[in-house]
Amino acid sequence: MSFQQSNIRIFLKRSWIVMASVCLLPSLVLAVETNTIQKIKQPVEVDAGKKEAGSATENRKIEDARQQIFIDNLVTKYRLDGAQIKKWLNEARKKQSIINAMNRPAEGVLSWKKYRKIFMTKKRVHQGIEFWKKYKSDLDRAEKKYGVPAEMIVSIIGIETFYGRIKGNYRVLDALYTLAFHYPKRGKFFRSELGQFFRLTQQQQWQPDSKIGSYAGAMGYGQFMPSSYLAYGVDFDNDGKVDLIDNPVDAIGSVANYFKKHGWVTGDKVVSRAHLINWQASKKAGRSTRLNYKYKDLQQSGVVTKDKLSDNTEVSLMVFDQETHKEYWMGLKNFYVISRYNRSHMYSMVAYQLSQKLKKKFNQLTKHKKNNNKK
Ligand SMILES: [Ca+2]
Repeated sequence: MSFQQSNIRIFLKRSWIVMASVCLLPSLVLAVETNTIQKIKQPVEVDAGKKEAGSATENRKIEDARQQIFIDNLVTKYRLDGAQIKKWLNEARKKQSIINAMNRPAEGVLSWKKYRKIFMTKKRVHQGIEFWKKYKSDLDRAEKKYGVPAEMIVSIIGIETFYGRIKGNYRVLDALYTLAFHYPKRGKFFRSELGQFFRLTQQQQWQPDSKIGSYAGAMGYGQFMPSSYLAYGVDFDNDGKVDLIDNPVDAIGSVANYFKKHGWVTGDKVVSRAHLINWQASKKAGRSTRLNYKYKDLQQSGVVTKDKLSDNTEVSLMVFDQETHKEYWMGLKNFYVISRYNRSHMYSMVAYQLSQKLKKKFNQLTKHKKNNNKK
């Protein structure tokens, strides 16, 4: 999977989380927005020769009106400097490549086998171990403070950005501006994120045009959208700044905090392999990571697992298509938490499986080291 596809997933996952928790534009404002645009769209008297120029002027007016409503809202809601935001918006560039990337189908195109293969590579495991060794004390500290295991944090950063190596090529300002004002089907979400980005730039005293991220505006080691950056970003090295873009230590603490805030249960299981003894039960399996079932109900339908689960354990039932057969898994609360980072059940599963591979390898190395020290 390409980096761009990865970032569509990031966008998909975050869009849901943010849409649920942050509402930048109240419906009233939206109503005003629609009315204003409709008023501006009243027919302008032009003769045929001037029609094209008139149309461009009209479009410009509509865009200006949209932007002004966006600015006024930020000024009212967050007391941001309206003139400054206007200036930044004037400097933002619409990029067709961003729109093209958004329109490219990504989710659901790859089979589980192909998807898994992209992430579970020797290189990603090897570099994950290097990252783990390098930041071991910070990962230990994060594990202690947030109760999220090191391997899970390393895995997420590894999947998102190859441990900080691939963090995006677009100015965040351009990405969010393009999608906020030139991508109507997700405009509301991205106007909200652009607003949060301006809040963030003020809080962190950034120059907005200096920040680079994915084409969807996700930033840094963990590819946080601006709203997530504000909500879950932590200053984990205590230098007075929350820097998730260039500071891996802050990123480690923030990924752990993100998991904790979404309900990670320390020490709990993540998934259980499910076996169907009644094929009718396959109708209950899908892609959702939501905990829609109690284990006892699935048992009654003919779904079992070798793991010990109490009857009232809440689980999801998911299917993963292998080449020759289907694989069924029950996701537990912690699996659902991983899916708050990215809603895809394939993403969540590969993040978990990579974490387990990293853990196994890291423990082997540690054991080997201890044995050598004994000799
Ligand atoms: Ca810091």
